[in-house]
Amino acid sequence: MTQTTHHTPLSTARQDDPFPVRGMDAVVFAVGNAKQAAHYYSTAFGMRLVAYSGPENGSRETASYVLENGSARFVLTSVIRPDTEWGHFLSRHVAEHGDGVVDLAIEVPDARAAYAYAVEHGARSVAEPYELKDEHGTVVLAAIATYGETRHTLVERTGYDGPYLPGFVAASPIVAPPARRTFQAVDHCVGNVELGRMNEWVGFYNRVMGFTNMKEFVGDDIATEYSALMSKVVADGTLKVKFPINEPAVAKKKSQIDEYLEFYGGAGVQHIALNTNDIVETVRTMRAAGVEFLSTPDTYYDTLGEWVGDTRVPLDTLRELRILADRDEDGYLLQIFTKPVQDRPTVFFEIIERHGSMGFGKGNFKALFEAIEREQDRRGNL
Ligand code: TYF
Ligand code: FE
Repeated sequence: MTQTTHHTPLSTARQDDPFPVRGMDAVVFAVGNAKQAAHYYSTAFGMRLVAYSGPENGSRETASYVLENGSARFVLTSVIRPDTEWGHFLSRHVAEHGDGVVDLAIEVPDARAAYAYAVEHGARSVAEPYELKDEHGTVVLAAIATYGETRHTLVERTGYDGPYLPGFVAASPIVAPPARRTFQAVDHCVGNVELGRMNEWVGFYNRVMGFTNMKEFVGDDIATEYSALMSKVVADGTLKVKFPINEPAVAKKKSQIDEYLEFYGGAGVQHIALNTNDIVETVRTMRAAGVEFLSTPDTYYDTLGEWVGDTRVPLDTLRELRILADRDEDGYLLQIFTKPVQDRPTVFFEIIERHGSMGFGKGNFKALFEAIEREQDRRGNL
């Protein structure tokens, strides 16, 4: 099974943190049709449109829709007519990768300091620090490159009280949001990288952001046996920002990570996990709205109670909704995975309800990866 080597010190904000972060700022998607994607994340995921930028308010090149759910923020951008380098980049990104994540933006207390630290420690600069201003105040931004064509924009927004960024106008929800919030934060963002490059990217986050490795990882044994992937997790000192990194492993079956890399056209964001405090209600709402989830076989539930013990949700309900459960020394978690949310077998989402456990569901890896393989097989990619 997954090996445990050492226990990561779960220190709270360190005085000497070389790269302090406030949390995830936004997950920015480049998509073919942001207007329709905004509708999907509103009706299917229960998010609320809060801000917009497009030709009606002076942005002639792109249209961007900002959706929120608690502290989780998604930005959906599409190109109207490429004009600058950014528009051409986004057009090509969608052509090459399909709908996908261009930016895992991180909120920091000081964007200039964060950028300087990152670049000094070997990050490739994508944008030197710059300011955006409007009547709501000033935001300082800078950006560095990470795996594939993904970037991390560093966002300092303490001098700003508008709806998202200067240049955006407030917008109203597209539909009435569900009575209960479906999720309230981004839990973790996972990257898929090329064979043999996981450790390099783990080292990148260690060096460039001072992130440390969490104890949970998928090692060699599990990889060759059934997962066909290797995985390690890096996180900031407060565990608000958690980035698992996967690479394919040579195993009995074609790796799901290879399938991703082939269809995405290289490294990129694989899944975004979203925290909920009522996974049952969330999964019911999302299923009713047409979201498809991976299905675990009945046999998983036949033995689940024996090793996971009691959870907030009765076993019968977990079985009915195909929710997974896992327990470790700190507590337990409930989780479920959507199928890919675009035609390419690339980006998907996870819904996670944590009760003490800070793990990623290692007890479920076998059942989960078998479910993913059944989908790969249905697509003819196994
Ligand atoms: O984020 C994680 O590590 C868990 C497990 O293709 C996982 O969600 C890892 C790889 C994968 C699906 C889930
Ligand atoms: Fe995950």
